[in-house]
Amino acid sequence: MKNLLFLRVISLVLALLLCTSVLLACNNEPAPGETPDDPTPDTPVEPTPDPDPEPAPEAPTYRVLIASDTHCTDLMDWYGLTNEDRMELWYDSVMEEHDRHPFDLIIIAGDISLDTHAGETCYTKGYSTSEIFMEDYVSALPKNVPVFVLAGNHESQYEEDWVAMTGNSRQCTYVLGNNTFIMLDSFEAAIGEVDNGGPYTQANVAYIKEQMDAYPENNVYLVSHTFPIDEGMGAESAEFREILCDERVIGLFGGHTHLNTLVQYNETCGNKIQAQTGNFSYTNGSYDTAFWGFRDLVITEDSAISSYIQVECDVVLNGEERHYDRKLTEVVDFMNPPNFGEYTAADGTVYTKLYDYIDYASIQGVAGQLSYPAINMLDDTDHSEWFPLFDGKQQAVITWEMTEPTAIANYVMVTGFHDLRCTPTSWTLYAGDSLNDLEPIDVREKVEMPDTARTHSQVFTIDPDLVGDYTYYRLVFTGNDTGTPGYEISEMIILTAN
Ligand SMILES: [Ca+2]
Repeated sequence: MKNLLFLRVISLVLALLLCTSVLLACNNEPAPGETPDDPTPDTPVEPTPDPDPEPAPEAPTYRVLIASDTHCTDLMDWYGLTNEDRMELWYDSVMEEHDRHPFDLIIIAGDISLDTHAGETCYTKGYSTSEIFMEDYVSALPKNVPVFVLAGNHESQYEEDWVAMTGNSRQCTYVLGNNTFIMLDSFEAAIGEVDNGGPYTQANVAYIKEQMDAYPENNVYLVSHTFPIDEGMGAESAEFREILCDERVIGLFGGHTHLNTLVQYNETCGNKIQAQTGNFSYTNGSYDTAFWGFRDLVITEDSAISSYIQVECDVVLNGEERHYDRKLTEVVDFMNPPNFGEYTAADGTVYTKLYDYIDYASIQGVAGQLSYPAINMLDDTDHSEWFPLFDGKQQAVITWEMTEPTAIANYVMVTGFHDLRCTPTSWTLYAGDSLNDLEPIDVREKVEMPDTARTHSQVFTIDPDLVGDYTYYRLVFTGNDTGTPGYEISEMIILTAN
């Protein structure tokens, strides 16, 4: 379809050019009574008929596949399929997409297996399911398409073993036309470890700069198993953020979270977008929009569009058979990014986010150590953070201060994805001019949440009579519908009225 549209546009442009040249030719005709510049009479030139004019060269259109987290393993099964059936489905789905519109490059961004993993693994038992994945599935991919496989936290093979197995280094670069794909090794520091607890490795800034210098005119895409930009988790370096501000960096692709959402980094990262590449193993995102799949990236002269392709499949979810049709979700054009300052609800209503007005946030009642600053839980577009709030003897509370008195009229609760029993169903939102003067403005009791409520987003509207310009807000969780002692959400997004 795109090609067809493109050809139509080109035909239109050619037609316009033709008209323009005819007009220009007319203008060059000497006016009546004028002597032509060239005294020799023009030899009439017979127009040469061109029954089959050569079409103008088509702007390069590339299609790239970026998959991750396939987790080929004999340690466990997911959603009712054996490992073999699941891997065959992955392979068949990739080939179906290739038949639909061929790929020019395939990148598999890590966690192809569970080779290195806490406890006993196939690796400690002396074999590797990474090798099985490469031999049985990757090697059967189309021979004319370059394939690169990155290591995730579950593949701690030494460089020479990695090269022998995949054919590429743990860190590598591929140039496709005027696009440089820089593929990073975010687990370099954990090589050789059989546990997956090894430290994340910051993106290799020197390597990225070297590759960008080697192809100074190219657009750049960065791919890694993970880019932990936020504090905690071993955040990326200030130098890396600076690189992201370079206008040549078009976008990032990362796996690891098993989510497929788009994350927009803040201005210290040039507001660049990371498209998360989903999974083909266990799904952390919504079962409706983030089930098994991978991303593509279609590059034309003035667009770079990535879609999450959720594949057609038949699985078993919570004991029930379920059929999914192929569908595209979380689509982004890196060249024309969406407005991340807005939130569009499922019914199409558009709200403005108030994230920029949050001055400070704190969380009480967190189980264990919170890896993320509390403010990241009040929406930074990244839903991959989650926090377990543990009730026990203390309440689970989020308190935040606005930079100025601000009216919150709506908010979105985004549920967590680790323990669905802990999805809160009752809570109270308080507001006031000081922390000692908080009054309830929104009380919820036994809210209905879907059973499969992973990163489920639901908008709640505050009674307009109670909405006001307040500086302090406090959210107190008061119950979940299972009685499990704890609460978990992945985000709360505060909004203006629409
Ligand atoms: Ca967040």
